Amino acid sequence: MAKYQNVQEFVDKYQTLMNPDKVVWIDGSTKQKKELTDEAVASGEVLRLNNKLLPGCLYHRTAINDVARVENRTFICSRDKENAGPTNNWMEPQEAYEKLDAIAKDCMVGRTMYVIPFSMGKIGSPFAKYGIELTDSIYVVLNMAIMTRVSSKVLDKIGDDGVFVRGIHSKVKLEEENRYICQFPEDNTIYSLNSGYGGNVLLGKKCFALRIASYQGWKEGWMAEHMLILGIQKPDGETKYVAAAFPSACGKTNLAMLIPPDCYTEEGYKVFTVGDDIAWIRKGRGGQLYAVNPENGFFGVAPGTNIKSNPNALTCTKKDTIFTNVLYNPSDKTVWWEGLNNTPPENAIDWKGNPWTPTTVDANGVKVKGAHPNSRFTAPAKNCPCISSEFESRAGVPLSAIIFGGRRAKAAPLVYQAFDWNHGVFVGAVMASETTAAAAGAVGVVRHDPMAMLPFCGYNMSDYFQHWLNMGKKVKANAPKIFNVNWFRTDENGKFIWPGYGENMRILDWILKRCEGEVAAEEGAIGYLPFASDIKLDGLDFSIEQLESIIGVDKETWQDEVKDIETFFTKFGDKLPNELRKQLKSLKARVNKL
Ligand code: GTP
Ligand code: SPV
Ligand code: MN
Repeated sequence: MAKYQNVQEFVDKYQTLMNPDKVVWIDGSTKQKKELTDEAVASGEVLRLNNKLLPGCLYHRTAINDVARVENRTFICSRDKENAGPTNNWMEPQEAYEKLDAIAKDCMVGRTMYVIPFSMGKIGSPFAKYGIELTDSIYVVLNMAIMTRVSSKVLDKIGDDGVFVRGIHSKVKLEEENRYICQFPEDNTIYSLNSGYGGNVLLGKKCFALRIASYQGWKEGWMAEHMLILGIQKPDGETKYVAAAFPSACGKTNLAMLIPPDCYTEEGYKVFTVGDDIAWIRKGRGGQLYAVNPENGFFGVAPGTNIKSNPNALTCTKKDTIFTNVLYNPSDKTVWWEGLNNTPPENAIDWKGNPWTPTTVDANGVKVKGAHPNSRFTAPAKNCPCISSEFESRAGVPLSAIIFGGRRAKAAPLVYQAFDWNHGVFVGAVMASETTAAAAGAVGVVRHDPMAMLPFCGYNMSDYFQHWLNMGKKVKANAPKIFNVNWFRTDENGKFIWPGYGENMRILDWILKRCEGEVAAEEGAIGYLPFASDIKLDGLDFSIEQLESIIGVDKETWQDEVKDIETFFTKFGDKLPNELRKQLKSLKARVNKL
């Protein structure tokens, strides 16, 4: 029995509708977690992995048609269509509730409904927001217990003012045609049906901490962003913090956990992870912007993670981790994915549950992947060897810089700095990136993804742009400096030119030096551009000519880019802030003068 009426009424309402055989309240205890794990192992929902090599780790496969976020089935159900804006799918709330209730009716017959009280942010901190997720999946319960702070204490906190985000999830029958991920920002409600995949069902993550929270932030004067947060400790002991927004599967987890090259570690530089996916940002002490990571774990992309690219992430996954849609090796109960190492298991089971060997090919003779490209690990933040001492900070960390970035084979240079906050908002607003396997649909298509928030902004994107402009006014001279990066430029053979990963420290170094006025830059057409000699290449097999080839701005390419932005901006009509129109006009004039 919940102590508080508003929570109980919510649970009762959906218990009546979905009709589970049983209701279980999740309390966050180790004992209950163990019982649920045993139950999920017994039913086959998860497999227990090798207790010596991967203690406490579990393996799970989602349905083959259910392996990524589904943007075309994701809706913002605001009362007024205008408030969802031109970049979101919209459904009228009443109509949406009726449609979803009809699908959800009796969907939990024969199942248990779990009631998960969780907090985004440290319980009791000024940033924290609370939620209750109802679900019929133990896999969801176990993942939420890693990704968020699940505790019955949350019920007491909700009791204080009665406000919480209502999350309703059921796998129903995992039917694609009846899959809906609906956010009702004005009701603090999320309703997710017919999916069992991460971003669609771990409702604290994208649905709450970005879609609902971005709306709350707009109303309350703060920001919810798709950003990693990291701290760079300098040899003198001072730590500077930066946040970076890259679209899904474009390098946030990797940057957040980077290990600097030897030439930096020898000098005494260290990097600490505060967050790898979501940042909540507010004005704080000294009139600066402060950021917290509202999550408690990492839901990271497995493929490509290895001892060289991201040793910290790999270490995170060595215990108490849930692996989803990777390759399973039954001979020693371990897991594998493409890019882990060059020694795939000989006889394994792929992410679809089929027998697999390193030479398995499909009907067209194409090599079959063992792990899905969007296969993931869910690992506790406390497993991270470089977790920041500020991870649990109530006040958050002060931001020196905000970085935008995308996956662009051409056009965007390795790094540049915006002239000022408003120009930086423009740089974020016109970001474009190639689509990835993190969302269902085509991969590798360049699309505009403002601030990496296209799939996650819970209100009208024009209002969101204006909110960014307003936040800059709030912090004025103390505003973080804004930058843009692109690790993904390719050569004529389609190979990445910049080595990336840990080597990205060299770019972070330039960024910090710019923040502190330690290096000059060229006032270029698109922003301040680095002088090649200011980017440290010590110990790297990368020539200054190669560097020059990816830090410049090409007139024709950018004239095309400008045309593209002009078309993109027409989407927003009159609602687009004038400031952004002005910025585009200036960019065009500067590019034409090149
Ligand atoms: P989400 O969890 O979907 O939000 O993704 P993310 O932004 O955290 O991306 P992640 O760090 O997991 O990286 C996604 C993919 O990009 C992986 O396959 C990485 O190996 C690759 N990647 C990350 N950083 C770099 C880099 O600096 N250079 C190159 N070439 N690839 C990178
Ligand atoms: C993303 O797609 O940006 C992710 C994974 O971080 S998911 O939780 O599925 O959204
Ligand atoms: Mn993400």
